[in-house]
Amino acid sequence: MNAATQTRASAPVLAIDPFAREFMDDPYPHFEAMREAGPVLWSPKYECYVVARHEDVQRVLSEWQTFSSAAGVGLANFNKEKPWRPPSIVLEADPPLHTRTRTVLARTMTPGVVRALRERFEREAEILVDRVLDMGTFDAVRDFAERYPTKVFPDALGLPEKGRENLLPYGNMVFNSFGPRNELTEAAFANAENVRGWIMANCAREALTKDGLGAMIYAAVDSGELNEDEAGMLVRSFLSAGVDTTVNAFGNMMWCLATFPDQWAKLREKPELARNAFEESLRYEGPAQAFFRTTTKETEIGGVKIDANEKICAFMQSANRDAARWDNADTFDIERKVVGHMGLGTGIHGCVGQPIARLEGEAVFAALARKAKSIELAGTPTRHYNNVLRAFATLPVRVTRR
Ligand code: OVM
Repeated sequence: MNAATQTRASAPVLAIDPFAREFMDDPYPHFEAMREAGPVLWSPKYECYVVARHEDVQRVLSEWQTFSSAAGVGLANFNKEKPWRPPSIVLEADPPLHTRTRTVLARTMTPGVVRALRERFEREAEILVDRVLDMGTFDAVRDFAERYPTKVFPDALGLPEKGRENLLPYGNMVFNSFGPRNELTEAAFANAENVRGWIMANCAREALTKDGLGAMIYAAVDSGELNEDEAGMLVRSFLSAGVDTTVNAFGNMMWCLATFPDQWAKLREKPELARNAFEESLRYEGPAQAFFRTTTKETEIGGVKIDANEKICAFMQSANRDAARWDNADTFDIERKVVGHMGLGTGIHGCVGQPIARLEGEAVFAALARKAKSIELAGTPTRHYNNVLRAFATLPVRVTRR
């Protein structure tokens, strides 16, 4: 037996497939079993390690010197196989490259920028909520969750209207690509060349308005911080990370409100709780389930020796339900002190778009809280399966107006 096999063999084996539909239908009992089995598990099927406890997920996502992003944050190890697209220069990068690119992205999300966007985002939130209230019964995926982020975010970026229908298919490709190559990935890549073509063409300086967040990225070329190609790659990061995430966060939050009537009642009484309620939904039913890291050197997790160049899957959504970290972890509580949740990741790669995601969530769910009386399921939701996103395909909801 070689050394690698021995170290791997000292971790408990993860027998279940976390990228199978049965797992995605109800991951929570599996997450609990994973947390109980030990601090780190070995998946023989995928030949990667898995961490599922809050403490270990937090460490793996924080200790970037040991747990690198540069070899990809999915199962694919870029040290061993060619990535499907040129790697992201912020997500799939370590310092110093990551520091330079993240600085430019963060500048487009400052409190001043968010303040300037707020009025438009609130106006669009009112329009969205009025529309579903007029419908009465609607699909909270198609008519609600997908509508808002695919409007306000590309508007803020300065993207043209034409072709925006490519944004969700692109996100679906990107997020599936973090998992194994399976039938979900196959299906997501069916129309890949057209979708990628539109995305890449619209990352160019000429495609973007002069007054949006995209133009702010290109301003960093003019100031010498980035080259022109890098600016295009950062616009691509916006388009990759900023749409499917918020869309699914909205669907998941609507599901929470429809299935926890006491929490909806509380939010309706106090619409100012919308921001914390949205945050709690990122803990309770976060859209991004897991990201991987690659070890840069031999290390150890909970006494298990791990070699260099091994993949580790950090299950953020399991950390979000870890009873060792949260009181009543499986209860949706909109007044909870929710800081420390992993729904937006943590550490140097923690969601850079979070100020805009929170602005969107607050605007929409505060408007809903002010205008709606009742929210309930109007049928059985169906799941959209994605390797790393927790998502609904359909979510029938009935609302009444105050
Ligand atoms: C990127 C990117 C893609 C997907 C997700 C993400 C969660 C970033 O291309 O930089 O962050």
